[in-house]
Amino acid sequence: MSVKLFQFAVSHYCEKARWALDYKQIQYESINLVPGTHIKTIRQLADKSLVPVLDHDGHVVQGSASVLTYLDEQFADRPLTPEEPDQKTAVMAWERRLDELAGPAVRCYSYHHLLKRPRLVVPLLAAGKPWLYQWGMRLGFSRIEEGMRQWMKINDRTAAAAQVTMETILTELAEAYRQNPYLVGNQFTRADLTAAALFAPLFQPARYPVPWPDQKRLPADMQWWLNKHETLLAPLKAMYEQYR
Ligand SMILES: N[C@@H](CCC(=O)N[C@@H](CS)C(=O)NCC(=O)O)C(=O)O
Repeated sequence: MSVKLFQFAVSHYCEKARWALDYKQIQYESINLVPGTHIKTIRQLADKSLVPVLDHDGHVVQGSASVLTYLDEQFADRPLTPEEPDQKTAVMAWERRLDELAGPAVRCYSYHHLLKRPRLVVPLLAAGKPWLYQWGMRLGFSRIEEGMRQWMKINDRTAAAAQVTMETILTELAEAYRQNPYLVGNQFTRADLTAAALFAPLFQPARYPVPWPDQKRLPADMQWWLNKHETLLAPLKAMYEQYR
């Protein structure tokens, strides 16, 4: 059996797929790509250019939620999707909301601050690739920064809005975790996995395969925000410690 994951190591949506594969103890090969040059590779496999893309013996699945659904269908052990219909509906609603709102907000907020520090962000963007990529990215960094800001609409205004979205969702999550150890029912599901993975760039877990910068080297306003919201991030960090 061959399982390949086409990914950006730094992408938190790809982290969802990696975590699901690891959780189910499936052996797989990571094909690490870098933003920009990924388009050619991915377009040969799928309709859109986005990652993650899973290739299981030639069967291609694109997008983190579809990858999780496919893995649960094909590898039934350690299910991430509940069978009970109401619980399944609730889990899928959490995942959709997190994918649509939390994922883009965390990405916009993090890149807005990190792109101001090429020394910190280039090793993240080039993670899993030979050192030559880092070198090339450092040389062309101003074009990369401009391209990423334009492509993902990252600026002062969108980053401020992303910060509000992150705080709203983190508050909802913390409230849910105050009432119950899991977002839905009595077991770890793809809702918990999605919440923890999509916010992971903010608490930088060791199992996430990129060279996270030391918190002390982050821009001051980002450090301030992270310290202020440490308690809200704590339940997600705990999910990593227990299930990743
Ligand atoms: N909803 C998608 C979002 C995936 C996504 O936005 N991937 C980004 C990386 S974080 C990407 O591939 N961007 C490059 C592109 O769209 O070409 C999912 O859950 O997988």
